[in-house]
Amino acid sequence: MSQKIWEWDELLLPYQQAVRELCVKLEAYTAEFAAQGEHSPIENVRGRVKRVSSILEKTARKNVDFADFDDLAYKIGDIAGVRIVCRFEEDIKKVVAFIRERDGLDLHIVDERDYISNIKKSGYRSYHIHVRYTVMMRDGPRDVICELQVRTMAMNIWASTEHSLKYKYKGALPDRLQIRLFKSAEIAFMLDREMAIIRDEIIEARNLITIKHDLGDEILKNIKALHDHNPKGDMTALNQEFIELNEDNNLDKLNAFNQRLRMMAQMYEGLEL
Ligand code: 0O2
Repeated sequence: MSQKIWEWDELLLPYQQAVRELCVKLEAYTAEFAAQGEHSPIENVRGRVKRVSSILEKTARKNVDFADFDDLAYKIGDIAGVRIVCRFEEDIKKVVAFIRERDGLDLHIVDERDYISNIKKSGYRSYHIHVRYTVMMRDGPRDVICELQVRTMAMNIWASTEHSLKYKYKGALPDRLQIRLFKSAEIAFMLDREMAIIRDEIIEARNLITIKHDLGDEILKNIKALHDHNPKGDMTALNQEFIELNEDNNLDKLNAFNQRLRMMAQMYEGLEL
C-alpha cells in the first residue's frame, strides 16, 4: 500500500495527459459537426483530474485496499474524468456509439454504467463509460483508467447541485433538501423530455443564429474591404444600413446586402487592375 502522498503529484501526470488528450479528441469530433453545419451531439466537454483530497476521501469512503497508485486508480475509477454534456437526451446515445466505435482503436472500454435507464436512488442520471487509455510518457507508454460521464445539460445541473449539497452536509442531506432534490430531479427529467419534443425547432433556431453571425462577419469584412479600396469614401450610409438590417433580423435582406457589398468590392478591384 503506497501512501507516499508526496509522490502523487508525479503519479498523476499520466492521468492529466489522458484527460487532455481525450478532451482534444472529443472537441475535434464536435468541431467536425460545426464545420459541416450540423448539430453536434456534444455541447461541451470538461476534463479534470481528481484532487488529492478527493482521492483520499473516496479511498476512505469505499475502504479501498490497494497495492500501488495505479491499482488505487483502477479501483476508484474516476481519478481521470471527462464530462461530456449534450443538449438532448438522444445525443447521449450518439456519443456512446462514437466512443464504442473507438473501442480497440485509441481506447479500450472497461465497463459501462447506464444510470439513465437505471436511475440512482438519489435521482442521479448519467451514462458512464470507463476506458483504458494509453498515453506516451518519457519512460514509455502508460495505461490509465478514465471515466467518461455523458449526460444532458439538465442532468448536469442537477448532479452538480446535488454534489455540492451532499458535500456541504457530508452526505447526510436534511429531509427538506432531499425532498427538493427529488422534485428537481423529476423536473430535470421532464425538461429533457420537453426539449426532445421541440428538438428540431431548437436545432433550426441555433443554425439560424450561426448563419446570422457568419453573415455578419462576412459583411464586416466586405465593408472593411470597400473602405480599404476607397479610404476617403463616406461609409456612413452602409454602416447604418448594416446596423438596421442586423436589428431587423431578416436573413434574406442581410444576404442581399452582403451580395451588394461583394459586387461593389469586386467593382473597385476591377477599377484597380
Ligand atoms: P466526484 O467528487 O464527483 O468525483 P461504485 O463503483 O458503484 O461502488 P463509484 O466508484 O462511486 O461507486 O461509482 P459511481 O457510483 O458510478 O460514481 C462515479 C461518479 O459518478 C461519482 O464520483 C460522481 O461524480 C458521480 N455520481 C455517482 N452517483 C452520484 C449521485 O448520486 N449524485 C451525484 N451528484 N453524482 C454521482 P465520486 O468520486 O463519488 O464524486
